[in-house]
Amino acid sequence: MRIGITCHPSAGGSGILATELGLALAERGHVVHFVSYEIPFRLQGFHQNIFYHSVDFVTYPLFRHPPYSLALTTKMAEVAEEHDIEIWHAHYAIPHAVCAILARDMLKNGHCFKLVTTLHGTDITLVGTDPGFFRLTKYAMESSDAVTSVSQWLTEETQREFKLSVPVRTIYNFINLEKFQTHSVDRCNLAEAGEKIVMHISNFRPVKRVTDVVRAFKKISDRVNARLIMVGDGPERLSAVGVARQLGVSDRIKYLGNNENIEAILPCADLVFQPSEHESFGLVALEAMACGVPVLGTDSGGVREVVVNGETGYLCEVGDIETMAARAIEILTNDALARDMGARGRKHAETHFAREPIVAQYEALYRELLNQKCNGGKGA
Ligand code: GMT
Repeated sequence: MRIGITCHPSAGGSGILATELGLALAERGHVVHFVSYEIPFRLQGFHQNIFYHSVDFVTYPLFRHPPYSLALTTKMAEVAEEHDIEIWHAHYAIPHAVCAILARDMLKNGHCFKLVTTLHGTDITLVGTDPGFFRLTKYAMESSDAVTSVSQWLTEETQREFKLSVPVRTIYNFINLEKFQTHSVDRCNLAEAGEKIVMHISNFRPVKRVTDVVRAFKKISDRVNARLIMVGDGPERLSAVGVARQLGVSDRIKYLGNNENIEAILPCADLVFQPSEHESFGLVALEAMACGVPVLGTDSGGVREVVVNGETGYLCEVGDIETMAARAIEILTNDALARDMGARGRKHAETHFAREPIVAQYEALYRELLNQKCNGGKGA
């Protein structure tokens, strides 16, 4: 199949999943064209069957905000025609699904693609429900040829909020189990011998509650010789730095910034700590489990479909720092428990979230759509 993919290329989960899906599809012999303003975060190196098309920002003094969405739409239509794209897969509803609908309308000379929109979470829970975007998000979903979401929770949230006239199918996120392995370079030079490593990975948005990480870590480090490794970057990073300073734990925290090779760092952790307000899925939790690392998360959203509470980690109430710290200490001071949880996490990832069967679900969906009549665009 000839497949177009649009995603946010930055270090967010939706772009990562879109990239991993594109790589997997290309390995299965499909031709994949990515369109975005920069090469997606994890799409490094040369890959057969993968092409990248860059969108240029058009600036002009009249434009206070360069209209990226329009430039993206134009590029998508161009790529679709030039490469005779059959399926366009838009990851994250805003603006990608909307741009794809417009691009689909623009196609000329009998060109036509089927549009799959995958919802990733904040496109529905935060951005899409904003009154400024609600109608457009609903329109985009109802005008797609198929809508998927990354967890049952997100599927239900979407239907509850938007009351769509079309179905939303759940296709879980997946993990490349060959890339995410349990072995690590000893401690990865991140901590001294004898220190436990607590790791947080995110884009440091408010929904990630990074100051909870630091507050709980203070309580953890009062009891355990531990180091906190913060991976990623974003608007809340300075708040985390400020709270750490207030609590006197700055010297026990390392900030690594964004990292393209998360699979090299993750196995070094003794615990991955993600106290988010909610996660539609929690890709980091899955990556940690694949690396055999116990997860401490929150009992909210789709992460409950990923982490098995008490088995592959612990889920606590959002904001319950006391219990989070207690659970972390339990794991960090009991090597057998940590080892068992890690092993069960790896097994759970293998059984439920392996790449091939889930990519096959997307493939089956694409084929189903291609069996339906495709009306050409309205372009002249
Ligand atoms: O976590 C983010 O803020 C980034 C966001 C994105 O769309 O890039 O992540 C969402 O998509 C991931 C991949 O499907 C999910 O694993 C994350 O749980 C989800 N984030 C939220 O729902 C907050």
